[in-house]
Amino acid sequence: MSYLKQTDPEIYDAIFKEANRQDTKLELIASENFVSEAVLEAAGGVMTNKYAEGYPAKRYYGGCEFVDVAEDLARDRAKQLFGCEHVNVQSHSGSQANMGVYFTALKPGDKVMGLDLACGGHLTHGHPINFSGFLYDFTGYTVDKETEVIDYDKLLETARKVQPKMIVAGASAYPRFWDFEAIRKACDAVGAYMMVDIAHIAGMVAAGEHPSPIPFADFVTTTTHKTLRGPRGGMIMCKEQYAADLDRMVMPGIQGGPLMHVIAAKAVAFKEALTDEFKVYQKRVVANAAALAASLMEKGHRLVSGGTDTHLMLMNFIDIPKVSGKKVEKALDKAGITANKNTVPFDPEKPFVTSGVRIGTPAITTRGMNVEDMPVIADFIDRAIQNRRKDEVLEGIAGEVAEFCRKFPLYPERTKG
Ligand code: DSN
Repeated sequence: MSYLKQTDPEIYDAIFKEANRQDTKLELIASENFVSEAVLEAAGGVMTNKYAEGYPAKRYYGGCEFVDVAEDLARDRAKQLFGCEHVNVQSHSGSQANMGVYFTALKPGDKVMGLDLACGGHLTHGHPINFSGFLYDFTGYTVDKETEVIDYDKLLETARKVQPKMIVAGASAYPRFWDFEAIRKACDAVGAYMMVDIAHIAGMVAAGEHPSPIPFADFVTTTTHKTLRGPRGGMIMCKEQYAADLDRMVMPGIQGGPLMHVIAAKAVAFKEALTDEFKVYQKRVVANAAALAASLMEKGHRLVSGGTDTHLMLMNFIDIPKVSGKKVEKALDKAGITANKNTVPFDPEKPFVTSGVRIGTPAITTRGMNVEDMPVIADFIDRAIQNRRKDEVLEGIAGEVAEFCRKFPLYPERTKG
């Protein structure tokens, strides 16, 4: 029996349809994933009822003995997973995690460097329409025009000119490994803090599939719901010397009551991420991305930087007249393939139009798709792009996609009425 169906049939129906959308379409948004039933259970549990301002054993409310267990487990497991000195698991989102670090280490007006949005950076890394851009004096660094990979010598040169108080590494659309040692060198050359936002690559870092920034960075932020495959939320790791200031800044500086049901679900996800099975999953995510990138390039598609080292790739339509990221996203959607338009390096189009589409493999890999399935997916994508103006062809592809997805059932108990 569903309580929700009885109480609120409209919301029940929307959730039911969303479960079926996830089940019948190909989820290629690089920042999305499908959490386990255990994570869903914790996130939907009674800890949502509890106020727990403060930290374990130091709360402003009574009755926190069990939520303390959840937060202690989340912190211990995160430390084990990433090998960090200190962690704060209370940030409600990646944006708030980044805010937590900036507010801890910087003063309004301070100079900061971050990867330019068009080159794969994130809004909270200094975009003028975001709080980071309102409060701090950001200078963007870019990728090299030819290789479309970050030029670390140029980054160092820019740092020497700008003399930032912090350099932010990390991206939401950068397909290559980061050289964290090179960023540390640039930070040391100018006496800057080093912050790395690993929201996209956290799962790979945890599993050893991407170099870890932990030995180099002062602060590392992440979301918990992308490759890490936990509930929607954020988290901050730092060196012990910043721990007390950071914790005070997260609460009471920025947030009030922590979302204890989400923290419990984070703990569950971290436990899952400590398993060998998760390590194998991350290897498959990366192998699938490499195979999908190779298949797309075989079909003549241009990818930013000529491929990927990670879970994502960026299709680049900058040289193709009348093709935009917006149009391709729409065509893919009609074909049952969910991806998002994205700027590509030095994109002349606005972020709402763009010349690229970002594609990632974390979600389809969770469903069980493997390297041998990637040419099939590349073929769906390619045909959808070629036939982007032909709705009846796109509808046909959507049928094939749904048939293909049926081989990889998702949330079987949630997709039946
Ligand atoms: N919205 C996230 C992404 O899609 O990468 C970043 O915050």
